[in-house]
Amino acid sequence: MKKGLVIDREAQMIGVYLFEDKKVYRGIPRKKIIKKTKIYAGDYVLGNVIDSETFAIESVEERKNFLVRPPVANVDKVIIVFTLKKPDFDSFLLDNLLVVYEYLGAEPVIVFNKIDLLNDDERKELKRWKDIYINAGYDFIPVSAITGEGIDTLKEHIKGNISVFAGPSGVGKSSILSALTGIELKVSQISEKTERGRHTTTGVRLYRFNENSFIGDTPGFSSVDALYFMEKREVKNYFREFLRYRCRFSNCTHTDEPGCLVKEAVKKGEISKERYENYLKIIGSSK
Ligand SMILES: Nc1nc2c(ncn2[C@@H]2O[C@H](COP(=O)(O)OP(=O)(O)OP(=O)(O)O)[C@@H](O)[C@H]2O)c(=O)[nH]1
Ligand SMILES: [Mg+2]
Ligand SMILES: [Zn+2]
Repeated sequence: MKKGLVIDREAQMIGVYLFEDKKVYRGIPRKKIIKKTKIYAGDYVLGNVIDSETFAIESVEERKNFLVRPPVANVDKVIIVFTLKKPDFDSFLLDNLLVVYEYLGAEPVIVFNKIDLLNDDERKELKRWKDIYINAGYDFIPVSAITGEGIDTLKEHIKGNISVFAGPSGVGKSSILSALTGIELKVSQISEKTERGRHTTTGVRLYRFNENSFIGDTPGFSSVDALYFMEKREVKNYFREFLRYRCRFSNCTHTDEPGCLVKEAVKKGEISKERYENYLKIIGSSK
């Protein structure tokens, strides 16, 4: 049997990339697995080539994770794209996204796009955010989809992985995808305006680049609520830098408890005030 990756998933269509053949086939699931398993983009499948265009899917490998929006399985990295301006940076949305993807088991990579637009002061401001997120333990890559600055660095970070984009509308996700893959995306491939003007996902496609790297585009979104995914008391486990501290109480929520080392670290400047305040805001206890 041969191993493939589902890179196209739309209505009845399943596009499977076979690693050995380096070719995309139309996947036809065997009856026995149709009943048991839904097949998503990002699924690794095993099966047999039937003819030059057709691949019979015999089994679907267990998923390491599954992202709902867009529906993609086995996501290694989520490229979270923001801009300092056009649109303005929203650190609350970024921190919510970091918590959610950490929870879902996909490694976040923070990308700041449109650095070609920044003047000297704004570059300093970008550097300040970069230091904050690097300090917290994240990758942070400034790029410009237009000039190509930083794109090679980003490529290195997502090499050999399945990645998807996340972030607000208009930050340049599709533009970065084009810069990475050389594929021109005229319109977002996975969202379509319905008559009511709402965006609906109609299918998912992963684009291949650099041999075995795959990346999926995503329509932008303006808000994500971490508490939709997890309990309030769990949120603290997904602020990476908090995990370096052992407070007096092991179940410390880092709000009002005595002996809270996280709060102390904020005072000392070891943990960023912005990140801590967003934490309080997420759990609903900001003043
Ligand atoms: N100056 C500048 N403009 C950019 C850059 N990247 C993208 N843009 C512009 O920003 C606008 C939005 O880019 P898109 O790639 O469509 O943004 P998106 O994140 O895919 O947006 P949605 O699909 O709505 O979520 C377009 O007008 C792009 O030309 C960049 O690096 N620099
Ligand atoms: Mg787009
Ligand atoms: Zn604490």
